[in-house]
Amino acid sequence: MEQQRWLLLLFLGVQLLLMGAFLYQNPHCHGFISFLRFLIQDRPEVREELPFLVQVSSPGIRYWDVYSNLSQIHPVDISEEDLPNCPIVSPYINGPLKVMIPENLTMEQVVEKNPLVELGGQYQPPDCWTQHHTAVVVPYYGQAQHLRDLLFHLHPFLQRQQLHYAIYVVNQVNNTAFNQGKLRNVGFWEAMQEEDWDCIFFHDVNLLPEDDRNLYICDIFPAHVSVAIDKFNYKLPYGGYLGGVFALRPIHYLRINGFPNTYWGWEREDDDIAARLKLSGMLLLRPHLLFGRYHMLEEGQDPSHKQRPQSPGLLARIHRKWRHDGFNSLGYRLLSKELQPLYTNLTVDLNFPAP
Ligand SMILES: *[C@@H]1O[C@H](CO)[C@@H](O)[C@H](O)[C@H]1NC(C)=O
Ligand SMILES: *[C@@H]1O[C@H](CO)[C@@H](O)[C@H](O)[C@H]1NC(C)=O
Ligand SMILES: *[C@@H]1O[C@H](CO)[C@@H](O)[C@H](O)[C@H]1NC(C)=O
Ligand SMILES: CC(=O)N[C@H]1CO[C@H](CO)[C@@H](O)[C@@H]1O
Repeated sequence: MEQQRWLLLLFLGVQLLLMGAFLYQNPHCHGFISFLRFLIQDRPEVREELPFLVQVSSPGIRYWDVYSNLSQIHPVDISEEDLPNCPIVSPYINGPLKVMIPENLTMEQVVEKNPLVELGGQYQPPDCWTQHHTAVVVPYYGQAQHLRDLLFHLHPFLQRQQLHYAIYVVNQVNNTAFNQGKLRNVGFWEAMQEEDWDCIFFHDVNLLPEDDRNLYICDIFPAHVSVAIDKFNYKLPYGGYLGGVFALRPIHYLRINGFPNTYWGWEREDDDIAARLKLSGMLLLRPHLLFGRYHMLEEGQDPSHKQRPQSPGLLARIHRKWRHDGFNSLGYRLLSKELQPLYTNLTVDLNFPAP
């Protein structure tokens, strides 16, 4: 009798194990994950709870100059260790911003407007201690006017948020086709050599943020930030669009093995990045459409924001290669690193095999 009971228990135990294994493998679980993703994405974000939510369509809304109030920021006569912590919500955050680039703007004027930015394009709030350290990496392919306009707008934008930040421009030379993924990988590596950044923003050179509640800090998952671009009527041009501004923590970056190095030209790598996130078990966050608003400067070379038809077997191909194509297979030569007043200029030759 006793032995029979034991056998029965053993039998039930094995059943339970099998059921667990089955459930784990079962595709329904993916359904559950998508459901979770849906929940997380639709959950109001912290930013939304800030007290100044406005209706975009309301006629009375006030658009602030991106430099307004910044002249109030001054270095204080306290040693760095004794600085108070910055407030959780920066007092300079106002909401919708005017995007206005002065006529005939010169880089010297931009430097003059940003006296607290240090050589190499680095800044920290002079009057308080912040716990946010963000590197902005800008792949660059000769768009000099866009860069000047971006610096004019982005520096005060980031200062409004009281972040410690730096801007890295990754300048591709030697006239091969533009390779955004590889430039992003180079920017990540070079930036991390300099500082212990806790958040990396990969930023197109021609996108200017229109709302300072769009915080340039990282969340618990990678984020596609430029969700509402004026050129696309302030919505995603297509569901899987991941271009423009993309943010993640270094640990996330390593988990997806960075970005692919093998997309040349203006070919979009959206599907590849989406697959990397999925295969490494992470979700994608997006800010609220009210905050993730951008003005796109007139496009230079980038012609296509149309969705490519997904070629059959693409996911399977990415599945096979993503662990071998990315940060761990990055080969390049740093030709120069110049500390400009408003940015660090990393000039790289990408036609270089992996070590
Ligand atoms: C910013 O400046 C405006 C006037 O330009 C003023 O009304 C507002 O109170 C200022 N905000 C802060 C935080 O100083
Ligand atoms: C900008 O430059 C053009 C041509 O050099 C000149 O005609 C115009 O007056 C300038 N505008 C301003 C605001 O200085
Ligand atoms: C970056 O440095 C390279 C090499 O000195 C130079 O040719 C290029 O014009 C610079 N680019 C920018 C945007 O400063
Ligand atoms: C492969 C190649 O052509 N590399 C060249 C890229 O440009 C730099 C400077 O302009 C040269 O030093 C490299 O030899």
